[in-house]
Formats: sequence, C-alpha cells, structure tokens
Amino acid sequence: MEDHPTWKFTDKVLHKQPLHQEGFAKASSNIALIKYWGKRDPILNLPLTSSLSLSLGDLGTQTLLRLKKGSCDCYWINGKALEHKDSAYKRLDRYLSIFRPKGLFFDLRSINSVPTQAGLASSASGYAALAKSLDALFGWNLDQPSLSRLARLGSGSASRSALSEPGFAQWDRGSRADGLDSFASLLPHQWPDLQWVVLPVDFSPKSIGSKEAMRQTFATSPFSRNWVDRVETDLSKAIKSIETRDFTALGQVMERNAFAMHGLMRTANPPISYLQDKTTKIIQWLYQKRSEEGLQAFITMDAGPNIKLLFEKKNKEDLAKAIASNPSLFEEQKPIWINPWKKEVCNNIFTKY
Ligand code: 2P0
Repeated sequence: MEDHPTWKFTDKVLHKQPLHQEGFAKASSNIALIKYWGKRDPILNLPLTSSLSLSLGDLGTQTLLRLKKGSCDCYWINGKALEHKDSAYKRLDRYLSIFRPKGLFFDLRSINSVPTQAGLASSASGYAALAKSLDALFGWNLDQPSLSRLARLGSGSASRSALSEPGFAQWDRGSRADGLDSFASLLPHQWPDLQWVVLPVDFSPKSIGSKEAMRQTFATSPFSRNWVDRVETDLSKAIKSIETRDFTALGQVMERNAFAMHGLMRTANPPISYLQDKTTKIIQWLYQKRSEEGLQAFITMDAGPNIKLLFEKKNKEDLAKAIASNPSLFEEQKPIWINPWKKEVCNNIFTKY
C-alpha cells in the first residue's frame, strides 16, 4: 500500500496487518470560521489556503471498523447499508482500498449525529472518525499531525476534526508536494462562551458537491487570486481576535470571509449558489436586528443554504427571543443550539442499531 500516491501521511513505517479485531473512534464535526475553498492538489486534498474552524461539540460521527472475509466491503451509515452504485460508497471504497490487507474486506458502521450532506460538514467528522478507527484497528498509534493528514486524504475539512480536543483548529496549507506539512493543529486558546446556533433552511442533498464546486470556481472565476490573498489576511485577523477575545472583530471577519467565498462562487462559470430565498430572508432579518436592536451574532454559511450564527453565551437569551419573535421564518424547522466545547460525541449511540 505504500506505493499508492496517497500513502504519504506519515514518516513512520506502518504495519499492514491489523493488531486488533476492531477499531472504534469518535470525532466532532467543525464549522470553518475562515473557509477552505480551493485545492492545490485534488488527490491529496491539499488546499490553496490555510483555514480555521471551531468544533461542533457533540455533533459528529462514531465509527466502528472491522475486517472480514468475503468479496466486498460493507458500509453502514446510520443503520442503512450503502449500495455499490452510491457515490458515498465509491468514495469510501477508494479511500479504504489504500489500507485493505490482501484478501480481506472492511465492515464499517458509522452513526452521524449531524444531518448527512447538508453543508453541516458530516464528511469532516465522518473521515476524521474513520481515520482514527483505522489507526485503532491497525494499532499504528499515529501522532496528532499524522491523524490529521490521514483524515485530510478522505476529506479536506476532516483534517480539522481529527484532533483530540474540541476548540479552534488551524489547518496549515503547507507547501510540500507530498502534503506532509499540510495538517491541522489546535490553537492553544479556549473560549467557552462562544456558541453556535444553526438556523435550518433545507437539509436536502446539495445540487453540486463541494469538490466539484471548488474545481469549477478555480477553473473559471476571474477573482480566484483575490480570494487566496484575502484568506491569508482574514486568517491573521481571526487569530488575533481570538488571542484578544474580541468577539466583534472575530464575528466580522468570519462573516465577511463567508460572504467572500459565496460571492466568489457566483463569479464562476456557470455560477454556483448554495443560498436559497429563505437564506437571504434570514440574513436580512439578522442585519436588521443587529442595526436596530444591537443583537450580537454573526453569520457563516458553508456549501449549503443553512445559516450558522456565532454568539456569546451571555447573549443567548436575547438571540432566542429574537428568533422566537419571528415564527414565520423559524417555525418549520427549529434552531439547533450547539455548544462547541462539549467533549463527548453522542454517547452509546450504537445501542440504537
Ligand atoms: C470549509 N467547506 O472550510 C469549507 C467551507 C465547505 C465550505 O470544507 O473535497 O467536504 O472533501 O476536501 O472538506 C467542504 O469541503 O471537501 C468544506 P473535500 P470538503 O469547511
């Protein structure tokens, strides 16, 4: 397997036979404060820019991985078997083929507590939990950077979910062609008052996957160079505001970075837009609440129409009241309140299946 082009995620020589019967692992998902959008290597998932995220607490993935005899792998997601024709099956198969011992096949059982394929980063926690369960099954005992690189090979944003603690994860783009210097690390700062609320718009599968959307953006947009330069500046500002605990500065740079990413996508040919009418209505609502009532919350959005707000715990009641006062926008799907700092990804979830 070390001949495979993606096999460069550690300098250690790793054994190819499993040390254990099974590997089990959990990973919390993450939301980017400063986004990853664009790849310098699509096979190794090496990004054009560094990025920064905050964890999603107990929203994430638990994965149990075993080896079996037979003729093919079996992947169970939330209790349902993936079919060979599913794109998620093909993607997992490609990834796990790198590690499959001769004559054996994988049985993978994953439970997501995040809605799958909704721009809520289920692939981040999915591939992070899978990387950690491979490490547990084979008994490699990988260090933190190697786990992050291994997760990155499955999905770029997973590099930021493969860390041992909740918090801020900075994924360095690196400059090496083999990607050994492209992995995420935890920032040494905790900010337990920072919280998320997701304002759901639509959890149905997205029209274009982020991998293809990134490719299309950078193949066609005349503004892609501006984006790359901008992210470096935004990242420094975000890190400085975390160091000084300046919530407004962090919120502003996060929000502008998200809108810059969505604006960039709209300049692709054909243009890409993940936002829906309701997304725009919620954005207008928040702008109004912020300017008229001083509501302290900032927006970010990923490859989907759902809105995530970053706020401080002390303002939760005001925010909840503001949301409750607009039932026409929020009555269909309730807001999801998330504490990024919770350590346990949904305990004993496998007892349900
Ligand atoms: C992020 N997103 O930083 C950005 C912002 C979506 C918008 O990372 O192709 O699923 O697997 O590396 O990680 C979504 O992209 O893409 C993503 P791949 P991934 O969170």
